[in-house]
Amino acid sequence: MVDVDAVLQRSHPRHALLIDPADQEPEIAAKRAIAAALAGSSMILIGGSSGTDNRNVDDTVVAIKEALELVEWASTQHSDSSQNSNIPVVLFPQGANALSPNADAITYMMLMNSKDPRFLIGEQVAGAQFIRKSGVRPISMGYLICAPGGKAGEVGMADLIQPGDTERVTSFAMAAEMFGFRLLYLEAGSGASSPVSSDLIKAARSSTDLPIVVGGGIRGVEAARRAVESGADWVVTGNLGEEFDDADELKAVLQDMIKAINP
Ligand code: 1GP
Repeated sequence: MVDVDAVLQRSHPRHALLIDPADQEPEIAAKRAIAAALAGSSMILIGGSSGTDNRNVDDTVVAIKEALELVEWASTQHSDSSQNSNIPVVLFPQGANALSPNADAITYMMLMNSKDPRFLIGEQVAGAQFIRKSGVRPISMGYLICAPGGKAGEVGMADLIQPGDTERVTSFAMAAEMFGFRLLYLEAGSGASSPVSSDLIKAARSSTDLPIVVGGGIRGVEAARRAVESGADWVVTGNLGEEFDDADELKAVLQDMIKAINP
């Protein structure tokens, strides 16, 4: 059984690989997910800001789930294997039209600094019946888009949080906790030229006990380490995974990053 509760624990800094179904075929996505699982990643997120729909999301989820199950089965045949490839596959959707009933969970998010009610509550209501019927577990999440914000910021009509606006992130982090959200995600936007600032992560960290997820523009060990030293519980990388077609190379790169955030 996949342990979704583990996502909510603040045990040690962890890595999640974000797979965008609009950018890669399901078989490639599955290879990358296996590489991540074998490197020690703890979650696969599925989503993107544009170009995803129920079909490409579901095809990708199914391919990844099957591949991870196969690797897990294979590892049970070797008593010396300690690697857990049974990691959760979690939807990180652009909206109610990019869901799959086959995922383990969904980040059921409010884009708290959006100016568009659609991203505050509209898409969430539109997807509610599907999620309930499918049995996919919702993980309520406060989602904050920080500058530069990228496509996620544009599509989500975010009133971006600037790198030094610690007061604002403090209030949002407290509000996320008061709403009862289970996770707080600080996003700089996929491919961001600079990741979420340490000041923002530190301010959020000192304002809430919620697990903090940080992503956007994290390309290397240094940025990942900085995010964790500032208080991130989860480091998400998306583009980095897409740079490697060779699974062994990707595994090696992710292993280095995971080692760096868990010295
Ligand atoms: C985007 O935070 C994620 O939602 C990942 O960003 O693609 O820049 O790693 P990158």
